[in-house]
Amino acid sequence: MELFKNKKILLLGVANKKSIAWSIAEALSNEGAELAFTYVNEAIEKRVRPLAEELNSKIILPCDVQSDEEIENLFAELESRWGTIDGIVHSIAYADGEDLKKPFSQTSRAGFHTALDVSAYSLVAVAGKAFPLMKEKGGSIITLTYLGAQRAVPNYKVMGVAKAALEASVRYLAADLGENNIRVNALSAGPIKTLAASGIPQFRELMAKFAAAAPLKRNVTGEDVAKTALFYLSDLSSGITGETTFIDCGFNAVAL
Ligand code: NAD
Ligand code: 0WE
Repeated sequence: MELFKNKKILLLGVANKKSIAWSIAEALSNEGAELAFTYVNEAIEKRVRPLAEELNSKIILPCDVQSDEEIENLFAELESRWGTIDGIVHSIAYADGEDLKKPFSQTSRAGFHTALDVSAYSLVAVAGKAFPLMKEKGGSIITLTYLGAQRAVPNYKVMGVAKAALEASVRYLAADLGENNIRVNALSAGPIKTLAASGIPQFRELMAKFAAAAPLKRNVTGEDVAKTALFYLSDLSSGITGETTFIDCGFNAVAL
């Protein structure tokens, strides 16, 4: 019940109740964690503020991860409010819709840059600015990734390249921050119907095929991901860092 008593966790990437980060927030709150939330813009702020308040969070701050200044201000504010941070949930990805429509070979330079900036570099920037607030006590950082990082999944395109960079960044951050007992891991979730999935053509069909092929014969839920997130954010995973763990009902383990 109180696995996260007196633990302070920052969540980046809650947009609404379907967000994977929201499932993680609810599970953390049930275990007694103190939570802080960020939002990318005013439209998302309107959705996140009441959700955060539902979990008794008083810290709801702006952070567009494409802005160094906003990331800096976020951690300056957390330093004055909390002093230290025990865990971070990075649950952010974005690629320009135009580049997801075109064949992968037609990806624009600007689109490649945007996808890698928002979806991969942001983890490095956040970890770097969080370091001073985590270095004394240690901590745990998790990010969300997808199978498209490791296989060419139809239609995932430049996002797959960004997720490959994200998974490599997890390993290099783990190597860099390990001496301060800061652990960094990625959770590779199967398809879940969220806002980020809503713009993807034929997502329903993808989910149906996934459930048919996966050993567990079902789709993944936010709760499946949240339970693994609690493991990685807590001391239960004290000996694990730099890892990417599939929470995909076994889909990646099978073929045909
Ligand atoms: P979501 O739309 O609820 O979350 C994505 C979040 O990214 C949103 O809150 C959005 O505001 C935020 N974001 C986008 N650009 C940003 C920026 N510049 N600065 C700050 N925030 C920004 O969707 P989700 O499915 O919960 O996605 C969360 C993470 O999970 C993503 O990394 C995604 O790749 C990953 N993931 C999703 C699935 C899936 O099928 N839904 C599967 C595996 C991994
Ligand atoms: O990471 C993602 C999707 C992230 C995403 C979604 C959009 C849609 C709208 C990033 N950028 C944008 N840009 C937009 O304009 N997922 C893991 C979900 C996802 O997307 C897929 C998937 C899965 C799973 C695309 C093709 C195939 C599978």
